Amino acid sequence: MQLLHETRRLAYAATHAIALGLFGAGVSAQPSHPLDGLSAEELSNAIAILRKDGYLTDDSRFPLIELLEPDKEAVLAWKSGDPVPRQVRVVVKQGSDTHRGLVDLGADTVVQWDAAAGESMIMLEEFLGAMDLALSHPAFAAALGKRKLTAEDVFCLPLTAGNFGVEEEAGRRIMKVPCYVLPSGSNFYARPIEGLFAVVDLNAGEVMEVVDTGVLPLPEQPWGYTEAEIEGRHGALRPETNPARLHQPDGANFKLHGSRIEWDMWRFHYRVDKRPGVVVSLIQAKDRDRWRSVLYQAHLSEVFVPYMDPSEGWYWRTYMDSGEYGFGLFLSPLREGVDCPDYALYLPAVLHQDNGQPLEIPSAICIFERNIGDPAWRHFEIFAQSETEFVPAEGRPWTELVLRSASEVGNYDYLIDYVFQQDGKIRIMVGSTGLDAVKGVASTSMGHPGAAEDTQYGTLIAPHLVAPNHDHFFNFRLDFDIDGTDNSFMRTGLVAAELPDDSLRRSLWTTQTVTPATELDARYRVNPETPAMYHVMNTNQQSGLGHHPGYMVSPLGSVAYSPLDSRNDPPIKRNAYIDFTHWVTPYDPLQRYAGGEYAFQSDGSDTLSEWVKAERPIVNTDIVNWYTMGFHHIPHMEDWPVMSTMWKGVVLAPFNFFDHNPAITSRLPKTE
Ligand SMILES: [Cu+2]
Repeated sequence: MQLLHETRRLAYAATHAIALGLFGAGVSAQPSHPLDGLSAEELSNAIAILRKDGYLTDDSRFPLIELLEPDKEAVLAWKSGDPVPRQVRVVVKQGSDTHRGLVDLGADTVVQWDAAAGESMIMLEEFLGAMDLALSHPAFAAALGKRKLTAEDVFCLPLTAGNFGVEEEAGRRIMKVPCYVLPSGSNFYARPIEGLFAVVDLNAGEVMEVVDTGVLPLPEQPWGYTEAEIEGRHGALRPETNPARLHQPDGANFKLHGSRIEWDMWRFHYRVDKRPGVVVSLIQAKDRDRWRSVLYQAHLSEVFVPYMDPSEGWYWRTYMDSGEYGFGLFLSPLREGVDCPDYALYLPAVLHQDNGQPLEIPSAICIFERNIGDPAWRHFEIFAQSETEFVPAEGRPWTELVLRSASEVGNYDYLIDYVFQQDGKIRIMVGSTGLDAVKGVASTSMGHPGAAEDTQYGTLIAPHLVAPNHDHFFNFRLDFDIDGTDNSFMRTGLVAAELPDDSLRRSLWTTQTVTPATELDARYRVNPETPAMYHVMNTNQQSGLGHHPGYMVSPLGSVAYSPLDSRNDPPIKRNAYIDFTHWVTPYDPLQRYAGGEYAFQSDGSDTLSEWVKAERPIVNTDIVNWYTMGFHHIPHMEDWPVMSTMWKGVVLAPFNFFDHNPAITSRLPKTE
């Protein structure tokens, strides 16, 4: 029994078990910049200071320990060699109480200690504890027995359950715990024990209810996805082929100075935080000999994945993967030659365990240059040709720098790329892959008598398995500081031009620019029927020809316009930022997450859509753009047993920022 429990723990938290094993030298480097992530030593020091000053009890646990960034002004004024101010924000759980503290590492003191205003992110031990609680409950064991299973045969997936204003759940810390048959191979999600789950109160450490809506047949196939399993069960693999690979034999062109990266026309700072994952700051572009600010910071703000199935076992599956679970905590080691090119630089991330001690995730980030054989630009000039030979096209290869991480939250894997191009553009891309969440059903094909009912809210993707419909929304916080902190946000829409009566054209479009005055006016849905450019501009500065420098924020792939009821549907209300593609607020260092500071069981009172009701002015001041990307997912057979990576993103493109196309100065590759 003990061994099986251990197997489950390892299976469930494999990444973290590995990381603990490898934890060691190289992760306690001291910060060399005010925005650096907390080092292993700093994490330990913060806990030691709290303990010394009497704030900790024996049962204290730490759902969140993170850097409190110094004021923007102080960071912008900071020079290499100056002292590095370090303050640490902690969320501490003691029994059912949650506190929020602020520790000053330099002053060796606790500056602040309050009751937290909400439920903290979940901790790994709560995850594992919820599984143990469910499996050791007699009613759950009896329900497993009805299915000819015992606790030894299964593992469970404790899930956040949202907040639906249910009276019995008020004041509790709830997870709902469905289980799966322990796999013989790689696929942990192919055999759901549908119709059975436990409702667990993590604070009380008790099972509140065991819900059993009836026994359904178990899917039989293991649906493994390793090469050996595919060979053995799903037919022969493709014949081996000659490898097609990217390579960089002469070494990288980027330079790493601590946590600052410089490459081509770009420099920026990066760190990893437990909640948003990678945070990229101080993004500057080189324009001739001058470094110019584009963004102060960019990072993931929230992720929302609501399933569209109203049944008892599914209606509450409306996850906020970043705020509830942590995109940083669930970073997974990147595999050379699969997740990133084998010549990439792989870097670890330092986070913390539930007991506050440091945790290293190896290869959590990769950085690489890439030229996939596309042109950045080209032109073939017909008028330059002679009668005897072709004058070849002029052009340059598309070379870019990628900063990549991959977070694995349950069955899904999300790649997040920050891509820096030689034409002055930055792309932020999210690649969704991994496994669809599946629901066990009686149907084995669409000809089955119950198939119509079974597939009312999803698609039958394998015998006995329906993948319910759902969405993936990703909100990014984009703190633009274009040539300074004071910027304005604008919408330049296409409108029909009024034409003189004697014009032979009867229809053409022109543009009309609107600068919204307050945050409430700056909510926009990107809609192809009303085409527009959305951009941020610094009206205090002049670029070439007397223009004001700006950057456009343009969608790549579908955007997250959702016709859902954000006022009355509890999970949508908690994530009402999905109502609009663009939001703009004045810079507030405490407003970092569109779904609120405490996402777990939040009620929607602390979210972007509530903040903007203050109608703060946003013209020619320090502003933040909140951009929601994402897609609606109607699953299909090709998504199973693993889905191909689906990329969505946003491109930040210079608009009258540079005097000409910056990629005009890029070079052809060196020849031997
Ligand atoms: Cu999906």
